[in-house]
Amino acid sequence: MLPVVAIVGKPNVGKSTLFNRLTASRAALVSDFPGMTRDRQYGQATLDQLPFIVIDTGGMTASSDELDQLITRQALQAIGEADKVLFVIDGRHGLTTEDQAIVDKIRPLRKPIFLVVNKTEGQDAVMAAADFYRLGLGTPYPIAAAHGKGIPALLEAVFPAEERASIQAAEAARNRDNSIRLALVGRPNVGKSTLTNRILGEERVIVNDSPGTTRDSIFIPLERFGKHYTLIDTAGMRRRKNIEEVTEKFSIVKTLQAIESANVVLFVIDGREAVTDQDLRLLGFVLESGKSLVVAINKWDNMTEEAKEDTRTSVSRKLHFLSAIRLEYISALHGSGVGKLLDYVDEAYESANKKFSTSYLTKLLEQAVEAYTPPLVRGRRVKLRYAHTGGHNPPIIVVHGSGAEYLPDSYKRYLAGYYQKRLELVGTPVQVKMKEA
Ligand SMILES: Nc1nc2c(ncn2[C@@H]2O[C@H](COP(=O)(O)OP(=O)(O)OP(=O)(O)O)[C@@H](O)[C@H]2O)c(=O)[nH]1
Ligand SMILES: [Mg+2]
Repeated sequence: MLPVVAIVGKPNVGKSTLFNRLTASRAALVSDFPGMTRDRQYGQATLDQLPFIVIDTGGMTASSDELDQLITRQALQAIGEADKVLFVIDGRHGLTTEDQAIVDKIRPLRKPIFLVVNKTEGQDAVMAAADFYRLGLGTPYPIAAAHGKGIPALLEAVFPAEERASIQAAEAARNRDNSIRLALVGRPNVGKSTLTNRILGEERVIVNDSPGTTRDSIFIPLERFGKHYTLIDTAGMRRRKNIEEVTEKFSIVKTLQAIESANVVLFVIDGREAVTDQDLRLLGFVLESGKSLVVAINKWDNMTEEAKEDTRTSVSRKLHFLSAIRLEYISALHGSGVGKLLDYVDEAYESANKKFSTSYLTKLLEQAVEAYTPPLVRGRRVKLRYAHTGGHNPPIIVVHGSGAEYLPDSYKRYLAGYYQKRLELVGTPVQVKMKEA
């Protein structure tokens, strides 16, 4: 599982600026469940090949204002889900009583806390940090988030080399069994655990009608027609007490961890509701991860024709961008469509791992170019010469040519689509990379 780092602190100390620095190129997932007045952001960062999840939180205050209290509660929840905490303070202001109050709140949660002193540009970093030893949180790490200063040293402290190595070794050990790792992903209460049970054919995962009943993500081995799988069931964490809490228990962290551990994501949508924005956002994250994908529209039983038609319309309007992705209407409860779903999972996995010869990829490149000539780049004709495999799961195709690097994204997308079709790759994205040659 990817390690999780939460960024917390007073308002305006630079938490989001640090978050943006850490997650740089990757899009963040913003949670917008009802009841969350202030968005939490989730993103992915990498240190020396160790990917980890970063959570940005709203500024914590001691005020009794309802909104402020909600933000503070959410920050504390983020800490609950985190392995490490970055407590950010403003180095220009010295230690304030608010900072001290936050420390008193987060220390009892017993997570490793790293004291980050921000906005130290133009100051003597050591001097700027000295005042903060008094907090009793150990060494302060001076940074300037807006300028990217001090961040490598901070990360080295958060994840020392030996810890990185042991996390990676544990991950590698888990992947060694060569099973198809299948993550069931979707909003709360769409039927992920019911589907897991159905696939397993036994009641092994606790199912409950209230969202967020499953305690943790679970890895469950499965054999089907001689093939080995590991099912990864995600879901919320605790039982609901009231409606507001439900929204808090769905765990985006667990979802992101499951996506990252998987080869194939089985994305579950509640067929009794239209495709929601949250479905689309989660789907976007799956697509960006480069994992193979199969979509299940669940609860397709006992529905009126009219309700079915409404959902079909919503699906065709909102999911049309999922070309070359299999989509199946199923009932996890009754089992209809579930066998087919697993065939699609196999197909997606095979597609993602297919291997192709350089000569074949080059031949297809020539045909693609003949069908649609690359545009002029800086007034010159681009000459694409050959293509070869650059990796699989997801398949990467490296195209060499003079001026190739300067081709517009639209042409790369055209090539990716062309390869997708001609190589008959279903359920997996194809990445095309350009190399100057
Ligand atoms: N001088 C300086 N300003 C910074 C630095 N990092 C962030 N800031 C500024 O501090 C202000 C607040 O930054 P944010 O990242 O939004 O702070 P935040 O902690 O996320 O704020 P809330 O989410 O509202 O609690 C912005 O104007 C930033 O440009 C820094 O390293 N140096
Ligand atoms: Mg912020």
